[in-house]
Amino acid sequence: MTEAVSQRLLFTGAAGQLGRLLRPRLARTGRELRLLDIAPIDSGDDGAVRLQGSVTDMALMEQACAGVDAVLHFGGLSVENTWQRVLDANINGSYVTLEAARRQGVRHVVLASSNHAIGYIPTDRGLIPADAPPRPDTNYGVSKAAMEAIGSLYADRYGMSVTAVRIGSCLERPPNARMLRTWLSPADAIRLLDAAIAAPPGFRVVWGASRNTRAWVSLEAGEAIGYFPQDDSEVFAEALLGGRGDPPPDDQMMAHVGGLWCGPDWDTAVREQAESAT
Ligand code: 15L
Repeated sequence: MTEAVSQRLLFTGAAGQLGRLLRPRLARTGRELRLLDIAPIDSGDDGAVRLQGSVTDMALMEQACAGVDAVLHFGGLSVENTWQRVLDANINGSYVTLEAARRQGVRHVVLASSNHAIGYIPTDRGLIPADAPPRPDTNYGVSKAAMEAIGSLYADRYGMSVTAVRIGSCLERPPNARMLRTWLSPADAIRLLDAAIAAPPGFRVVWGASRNTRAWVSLEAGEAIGYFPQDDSEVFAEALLGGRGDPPPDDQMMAHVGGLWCGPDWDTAVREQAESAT
C-alpha cells in the first residue's frame, strides 16, 4: 500500500555537495521530496520527484513550488565566483525562488545562507549572534547577505515563514582547526531543517552549527525555533590536531570567521581585473 503524502518539500541544489549529503536523511514516512538541480541528479529508489533546470527559471520554479509545503533553497553557487555569475545564480536565484514560492502559496522557505555573509567578523570578540549584521568576505558572501535580505522582505510583506541558516561547515567530519569551530554535523543539519520547516511566520537568521566545544557562534536563535544540536566536533579534535594544538589566533585561517576566504587568494575583483587585461 502506498503511503498518503502529508508533507511535500522542494529541495533546490539537490545534486550539490550538501544536497547529496542531506537528501537521503530528509526522507520520512508521508513526506514527498521534490528535488531540483541544474545538474543531473543521480537516480535513487527514494521515490523523489526529480526536476532538472535553473533556480533562475521562473516558470520552472513555479511548477516546482506548486503544492509544496516548504522550500529548502540550497541551489546556486556554493563557493566564490565572478560577480556576474554570483549575481545571476545566487542573488537572482534567491529572488526567483522566493517569488515562485509566494506565487504558489508556499508558507515556509528555508534559505541556505553561509558564515561567509559575516566572514570578516574577527573571532576574538566572544560568541557571534546569529543576527550579526553582514560583513561578507567575498562576492559569494555578499550574495548570501542579499539572500537573507530578500527572505526578510518576503516574510515581512507576505507573512511567510523564512529561516536563513548561516551554515558553518557541513561535512561528515571537520577537516581542520577552523572547522572544529564551524562544524555542522549532517544529523544536526537535519534537526535544524526540521525545526525551520515548522517555524512560525516571520524572518529569522540562525546559525547552522553543532554544539561545538570550541564554537565561535551562538546557538540561541536556533534554540528559539526548537533546534537543539546534539553533536560536538570535539570528538575529532585529538585525531585532527594531534600534539600540534591549535594554530595561533592570528593565523589567517583562525583570525576571522571566513578563514582563508578573507585572505588574498580569494580576491576575486583583482583576479577578474587581471584576467580581463590579458
Ligand atoms: C560555505 O559557504 C561553502 O559552501 C563551503 O564550501 C565551505 O567552504 C563553508 O562555507 C566553510 O566556510 O567552511
